[in-house]
Amino acid sequence: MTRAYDLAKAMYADWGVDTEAAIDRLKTIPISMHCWQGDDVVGFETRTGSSGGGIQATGNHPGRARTPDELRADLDFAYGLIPGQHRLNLHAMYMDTDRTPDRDEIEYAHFAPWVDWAKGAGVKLDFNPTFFAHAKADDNLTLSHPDQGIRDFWIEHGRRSREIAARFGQELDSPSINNVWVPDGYKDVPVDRMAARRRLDAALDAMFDTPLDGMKDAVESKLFGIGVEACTVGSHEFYMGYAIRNGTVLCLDMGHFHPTESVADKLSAVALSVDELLLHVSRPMRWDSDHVILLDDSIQIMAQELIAGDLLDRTHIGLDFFDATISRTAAWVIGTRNMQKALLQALLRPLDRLRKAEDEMDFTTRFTMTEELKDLPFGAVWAEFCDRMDAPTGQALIGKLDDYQSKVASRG
Ligand code: RNT
Ligand code: ZN
Repeated sequence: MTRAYDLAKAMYADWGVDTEAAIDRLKTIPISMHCWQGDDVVGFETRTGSSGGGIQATGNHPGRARTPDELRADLDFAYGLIPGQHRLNLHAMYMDTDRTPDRDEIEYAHFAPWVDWAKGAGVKLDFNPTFFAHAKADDNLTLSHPDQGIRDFWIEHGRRSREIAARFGQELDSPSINNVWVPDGYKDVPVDRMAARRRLDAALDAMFDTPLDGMKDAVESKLFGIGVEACTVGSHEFYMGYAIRNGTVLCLDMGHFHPTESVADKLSAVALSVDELLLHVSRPMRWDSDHVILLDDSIQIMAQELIAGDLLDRTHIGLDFFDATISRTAAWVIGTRNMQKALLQALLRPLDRLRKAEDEMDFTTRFTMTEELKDLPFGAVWAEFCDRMDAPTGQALIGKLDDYQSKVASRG
């Protein structure tokens, strides 16, 4: 324990905040880190090039993982610098197999090496069917495609993904969240939105028709994507209604709303009607650009809502960003740690006193306290947490990130 932490502990205690309780709580919060930051959302199928579906990583920084072994090595390195035990969010296109099965042929065996690795690494797995980067998704219609055959193809993909997720959950003894995001939409004004939404609704029902142990279904909405500017079939209202009617997990991606909307504000609103939430913590800049998350207001307010709304036990925190202009492992490590920092800051608020001021409509006290609290030595508490969890901070952390990046820079 450092002198800096001792002082910090006393200063927080003066406000009625127990830093030890905050540190202990943070240790138990898993973050689901997304595999796709490691390779610019390319995946390991032989047939595809770009991701399509209106999502895109930009940049050509050296060091992109090209094989499952490279991706796992990068993940091992990243988890080593992120304090705590976490999860990996895999996409179906990250299968680890010699011959690429088509999407409607995927099986657990194609992902078994990931489970072997996860067992050794102490990591739990989440999953996503991949409804993009495929010839049958080139026109940005999958589960809502007018052609029954195309819909059936994608329904089969989704069913198989659920079975794989269920097996993940059973093997690793922790339910795997299987998150469905489809790019479906129209570039120009459609004449029959209702028909498209009815098709998506029915396809989801068909996909989810068998309850499975070991997994949970989640659905992810979106405002718009490049190429589907006029209408996104799976809009927020569509999936909020779907999740309420069907009891699925509702995924809120921070890049999937109008830029002036606060996604943090939505948590308490939807949590009254859905049991469980999944977050895709991201940083949209002007559009759903998936920038690496900073420790900025949007993330901090999100964390504050999770704590103040007592939502941690029914919210799965996943990340969704990808930047190919910087070290991919540095992006993972700093981004994931930023989410943890935001949670720790939120855990270090004297909520009882803040709530009391608000209940008494003493908005001056709420304002003055909130602002003065920002001056407390949060960095010393974070450094203590990292130290206890054997994770470096500051210049030591940067040194390790730079060393690793220089080792992977020679990858072609
Ligand atoms: C796309 C969605 C989706 C993807 C991942 C790769 O806009 O956010 O979550 O980013 O499935
Ligand atoms: Zn997302």
